[in-house]
Amino acid sequence: MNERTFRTTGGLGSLEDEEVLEACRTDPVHRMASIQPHGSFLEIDPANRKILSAAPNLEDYLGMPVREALHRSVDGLFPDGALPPAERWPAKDGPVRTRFAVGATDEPLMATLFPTGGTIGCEVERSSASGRIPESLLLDVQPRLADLGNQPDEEELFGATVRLVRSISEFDRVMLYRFGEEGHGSVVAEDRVSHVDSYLGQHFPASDIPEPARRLYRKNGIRNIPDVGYEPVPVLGPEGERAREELDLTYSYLRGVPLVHRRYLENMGVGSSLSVPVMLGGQLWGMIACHGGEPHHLERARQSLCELVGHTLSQQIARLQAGAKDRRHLAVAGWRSRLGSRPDAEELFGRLEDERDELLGFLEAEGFLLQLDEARCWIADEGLREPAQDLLGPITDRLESEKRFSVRSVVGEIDDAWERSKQVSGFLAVRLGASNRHFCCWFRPEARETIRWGGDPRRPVEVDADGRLSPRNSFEEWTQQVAGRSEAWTDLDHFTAREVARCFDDLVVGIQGHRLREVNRQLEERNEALQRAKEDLEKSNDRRQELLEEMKELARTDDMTGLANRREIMRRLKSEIERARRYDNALSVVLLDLDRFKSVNDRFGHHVGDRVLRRLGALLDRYTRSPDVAGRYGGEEFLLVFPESGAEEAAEAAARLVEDVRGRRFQHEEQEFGLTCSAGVAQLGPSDEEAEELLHRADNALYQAKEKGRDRVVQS
Ligand code: BLA
Repeated sequence: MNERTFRTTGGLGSLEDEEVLEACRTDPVHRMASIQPHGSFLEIDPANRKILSAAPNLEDYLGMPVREALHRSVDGLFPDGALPPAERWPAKDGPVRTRFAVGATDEPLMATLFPTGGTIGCEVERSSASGRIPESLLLDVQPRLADLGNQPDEEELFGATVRLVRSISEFDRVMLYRFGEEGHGSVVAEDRVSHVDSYLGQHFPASDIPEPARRLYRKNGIRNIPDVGYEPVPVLGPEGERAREELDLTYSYLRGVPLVHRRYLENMGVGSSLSVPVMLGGQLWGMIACHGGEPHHLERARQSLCELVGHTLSQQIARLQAGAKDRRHLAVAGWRSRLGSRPDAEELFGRLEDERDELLGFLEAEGFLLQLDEARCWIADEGLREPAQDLLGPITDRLESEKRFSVRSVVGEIDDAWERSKQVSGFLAVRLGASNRHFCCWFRPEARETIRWGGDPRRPVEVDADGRLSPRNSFEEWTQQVAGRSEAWTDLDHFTAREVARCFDDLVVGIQGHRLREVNRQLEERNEALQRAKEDLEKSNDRRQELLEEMKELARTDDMTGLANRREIMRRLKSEIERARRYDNALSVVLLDLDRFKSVNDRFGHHVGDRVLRRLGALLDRYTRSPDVAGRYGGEEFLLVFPESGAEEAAEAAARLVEDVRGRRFQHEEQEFGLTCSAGVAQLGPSDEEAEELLHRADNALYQAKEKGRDRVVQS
């Protein structure tokens, strides 16, 4: 046995740091007055629209210094028309987040409104970070997402899930973390690059994810920490930094990370992390946890995709569990029918003798006891009569207040002096009817077990010299050897026990008569549970629908500029052509190309070129008003569609654009430079012209504009 091994009988044993951990258990993590720096934040008073507090980096995003913003109305802060009207702001019964494009700034920005406990929070992020994922990724993800529905068991499902999330997120390590007994958890699936450590199969103590943090994940679907070593950005009010208690950042994307958790991740060697909760039946079942060794900024769209995988996973776990329950239900029904319709007690005991293996097998138990009443008791395996006798008192005591309960470790949970663990370590008991003197109970022997932990689970925290909490700093593997404990009783075990108990209830009705009312009550209980499960599923479906809509939107836009992508602009062109034919309207297109764009990339680098493209995207966005559409046609080539416009009108618009671009200055470090563009215009011809021919003519016109010396418009 090496030095990082410890032995226990039953659970983890007492933790040395109970008091210290109490602080973690109660710390309200959703109350924070700082944010992570990959976006900015402001807080609005919904009554008078005044800005109550804001982060100092507001200036980098919206160009207004905080001191100036405080106390002003939010109305002057965003470009005209960007801020949604008050009736679209998050409200009690509506969706908790409202997203909008800030637009008309050099760099496209996305903003999100969410409730901050009485006030309205607003976060602003660059939309390069918030949007657009490559079409190829979506095409890869869609079938794999659907394929999660075909996985035959949990192991396959979990494996496919982590592989999918890693393809989407490109993190170094993606794990599926599942909560188990006492809130401890373990890594049940993992996909990683080969050079990072594996945590597969390792367990982590409950205190690593305190209850307030767990509560948060039920509300906020995602936790993104792109740079664990980030510099916090405070939230400032008129009197300086806001106090933690004042702000509720439950629904924020940028909420600051408690120091203790940042240290935890640092100690694990993690530079960035993303977690998505996995919910089941309204409870936090587990989470998909992603780690990067280095900072890793993930676009909002990829985050949403990960969230979508989380929702799909929840539904698939529910599907597998429901399937297992259905099969079990049928097996129990078959077994029940073999017991006969109305046996008396003696007949029943005789038939149980014949059906005992199946009765034990349902719960992988080695013993079973049916207590019909004080005088009549049937037991599978006489050898168990004595230990069962010893447990009778504790069992009936607890069945007085609980209909069904289970114990894994009689030592520790019931009787510390218990010496029969080899025979009986755990049991699961169910009351029959209303009286605790009638029950059935399955018994399991000790199952010695070795549990691998990430770090020493008995010392999850340390208090440093300044009295601050710090998490354990080593995640080296510790081994726990557990004696005196049976295999865990699963949900399916409990379900099966309930089904079998219902059969006995029914039989007991036959034997003792007149307990129909009780049975009815149980049916009602069951219906209620079904109803609750249905509501959960509906809620999850709504969110899934929302996310799918978001994905569709993303598939239509170009990563770089936020304009329609080539596929989308072609689709729009074709449908506009159809419409023009139907109503006999004119339609024109403009193909616009930046002149000598390659030299910008060559001289200043691609990031400067990208910035130019983004600015041009924002400009085109401003030149096109519904029903006009602008899209990115190729590298530096853009297509504008002008329905209901003749060639003259389109050429005028193009000329204004060409002039506008000519007048703009771009800056890179100390150097300033200008750019020009050329445009080719074509109007839709007689009835049989198709989109391709129209574009071909526009392209020829563009070619002529280039030939004639660029910086001009030519009409086909
Ligand atoms: C949060 N701790 C978390 C989260 C995870 C873990 C997944 C969710 C937030 C996130 O995505 O980063 C724990 N992460 C793990 C585990 C694995 C992993 C077990 O990858 C296994 C592979 N942490 C401590 C102690 C305290 C503590 C002792 O170890 C208490 C003082 C606190 N953990 C803590 C807090 C949060 C947290 C406060 C919330 C962080 C937040 O969302 O703001």
